[in-house]
Amino acid sequence: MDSTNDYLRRENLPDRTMVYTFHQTAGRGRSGRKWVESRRSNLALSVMIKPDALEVPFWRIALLALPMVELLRARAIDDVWIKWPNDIYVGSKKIAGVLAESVIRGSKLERIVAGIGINVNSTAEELQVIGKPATSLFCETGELQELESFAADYIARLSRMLDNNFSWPTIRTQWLAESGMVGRWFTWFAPQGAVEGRVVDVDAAGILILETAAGISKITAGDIEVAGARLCQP
Ligand code: BT5
Repeated sequence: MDSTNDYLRRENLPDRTMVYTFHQTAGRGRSGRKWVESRRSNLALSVMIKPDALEVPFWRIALLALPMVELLRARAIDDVWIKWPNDIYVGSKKIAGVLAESVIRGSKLERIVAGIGINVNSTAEELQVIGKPATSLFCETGELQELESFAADYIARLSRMLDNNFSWPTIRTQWLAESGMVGRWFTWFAPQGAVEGRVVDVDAAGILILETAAGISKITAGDIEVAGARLCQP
């Protein structure tokens, strides 16, 4: 499998179709970045979303991170939080990321393909090649996971959330509580240079509201980074 997102972008399958693999040969991050994987150590899963006209896509996509946070906490990983827009961190290290891509026909948003990649059994040595602070379940717990049952657990949790009648205000409330974003400090790489700020809110449209020395900034896209992070130690 090249990329589970690419697979679903090529096919026009029903709403909520999921595809997963334990090894992608061309996993992608946002803005043309790479999603790095070690052979058959991790889970990559994408889901087809056919959005309703009235919903807020940010919150539909946010649904992918919530069950993963739940699953990690159930496996005794504390200090899990979601870094806006949709990366999952354990402390200061990234364990999972979400890539959402729109498929537009004419001027209509036809579907969204959203994929999550999670480091399950990667070792510290394997994670070092990423060059940014990263961790895995194995790094955190010292235990190897059985990948099929890990995938089944995530799919069951995600399916339950997708089956609940989608209400973005409810998802937003849950996301804000689970993410731990509000009150955290970040460096924001603004066009005019890096600025430090504290998160005040993520609004109804999914826009990040950051309080900086210069006042309130509303961030619609781009990158924010946690200061003082360390690599996973071998
Ligand atoms: C993401 O992008 O974090 C989104 C990753 C989405 C991967 C899934 S797997 C299923 C589906 N199919 C795909 O092809 N993709 C999706 P972004 O926020 O742009 O972060 C990318 C950056 O994270 C890279 O530039 C690295 O710095 C770092 N990174 C790469 N691989 C990593 C890993 N395995 N663990 C932690 N950090 C990683």
